[in-house]
Amino acid sequence: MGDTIVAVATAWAPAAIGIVRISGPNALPLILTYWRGKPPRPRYAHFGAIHDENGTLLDQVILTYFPAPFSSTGEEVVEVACHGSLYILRRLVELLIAKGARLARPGEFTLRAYLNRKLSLDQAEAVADLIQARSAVAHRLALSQLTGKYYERVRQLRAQLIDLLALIELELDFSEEDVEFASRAQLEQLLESLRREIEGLLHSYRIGQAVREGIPVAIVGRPNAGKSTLLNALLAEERAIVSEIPGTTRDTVEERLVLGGYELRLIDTAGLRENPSDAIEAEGIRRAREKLRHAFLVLYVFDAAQESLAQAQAHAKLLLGMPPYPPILWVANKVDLLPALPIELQTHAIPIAAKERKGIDNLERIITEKIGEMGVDSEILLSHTRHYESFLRAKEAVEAALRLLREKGGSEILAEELRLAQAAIGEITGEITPDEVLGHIFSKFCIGK
Ligand SMILES: Nc1nc2c(ncn2[C@@H]2O[C@H](COP(=O)(O)OP(=O)(O)OP(=O)(O)O)[C@@H](O)[C@H]2O)c(=O)[nH]1
Ligand SMILES: [Mg+2]
Repeated sequence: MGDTIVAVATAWAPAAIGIVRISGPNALPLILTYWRGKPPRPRYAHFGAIHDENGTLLDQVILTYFPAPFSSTGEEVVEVACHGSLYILRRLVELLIAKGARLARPGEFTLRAYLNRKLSLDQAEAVADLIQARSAVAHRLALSQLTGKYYERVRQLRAQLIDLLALIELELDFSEEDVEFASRAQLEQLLESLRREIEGLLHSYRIGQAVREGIPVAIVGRPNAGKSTLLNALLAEERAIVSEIPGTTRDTVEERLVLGGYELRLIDTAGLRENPSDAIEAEGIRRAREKLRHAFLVLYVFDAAQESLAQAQAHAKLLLGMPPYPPILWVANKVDLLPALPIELQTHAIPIAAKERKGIDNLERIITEKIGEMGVDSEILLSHTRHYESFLRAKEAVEAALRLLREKGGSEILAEELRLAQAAIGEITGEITPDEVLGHIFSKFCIGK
């Protein structure tokens, strides 16, 4: 800290506007050496010009000055909106560096905001998530973390632990007198409810992560059923190779698709059959099964001109291997080849003709509905591995404390477990944070953020 940092805050591509951001004690004097215009008033947008060291016009710009501490980083901040030319942006950054500014490291602006208590650590992470969000649910999750709903919940959990800890510590202070401030039964009840709450959050991690990174949906079935054709139909592009030869898809093919506010990772797989023709196909089938296990939803595609729904389901049982598997949607393909649509396909399957893109809208609607039932819309979901690990440690400590209570263990070790639990949770919001954690979090940001 202490030095003045500069970076281009907008994407590195020619655009209508590009913004250079400066933060640190010398932000204003630095820019004023190149500024031709009125002396900037705090938080007013000023139209003026930037001239280089020789007095040559570089660009006409809009400059805004945010004095400390009322800025995004809590320091002196200047933002210069230029024409979004890569030459102009680079030159302006060079000019500022020539006068003593330093190029910001990835995430350094947000790091400073955190260090100046403008954001908690989980909120800083949410800034990165918000920028990366590609779907409505990912956007909502990041916003909930940024606006502090998640923070409130985490803070409450920690506050409860600290309250309990305070009671036990009070007892320790009066240990000579052998008093009990907290009834052991009540303590146990409180700890048990905390444990359940932490466990609930830990459970939400699988969904939270899928929301952030894309919800995996696997397309599986026998060779030639039309899986790749379906992938292409959903993506509306010829992504995977399609042919009449069974065993065309050998490796898994993965593509992202935003559907009904969710971002899906659609995974086309090698057709499943009992007797693969060679080792490569066998490996493809092994990978297909693995993808299937980790998916949130499976689209089991079968050729309705070749087999009935009952036959397909019997076959699927053999091919998919042992349960458990994710929820399955039975997708009856190639219904264009049927003289009439059997009633069972209308009621118990999803009839489509992938090649002609028939029935795709209906399938999309059902996929969206199914995913909506999985709890992805919840605003409080654990979505970061870092948070998951902290909560896991907190849960272990709470469980150890519970065991101690039940075994009538001493207050000292009980207090120690509670201390560990609250410290683990404190790391999430950044109330307690080792330096290496900070370095890791902010290195994942883009420069200028
Ligand atoms: N009539 C008809 N043919 C289809 C339809 N969908 C796919 N096909 C044809 O079925 C054949 C197999 O399609 P693919 O999409 O390659 O099948 P796959 O399930 O990916 O096959 P593998 O990759 O070998 O497992 C191709 O000749 C497609 O043109 C459909 O809705 N109707
Ligand atoms: Mg295929």
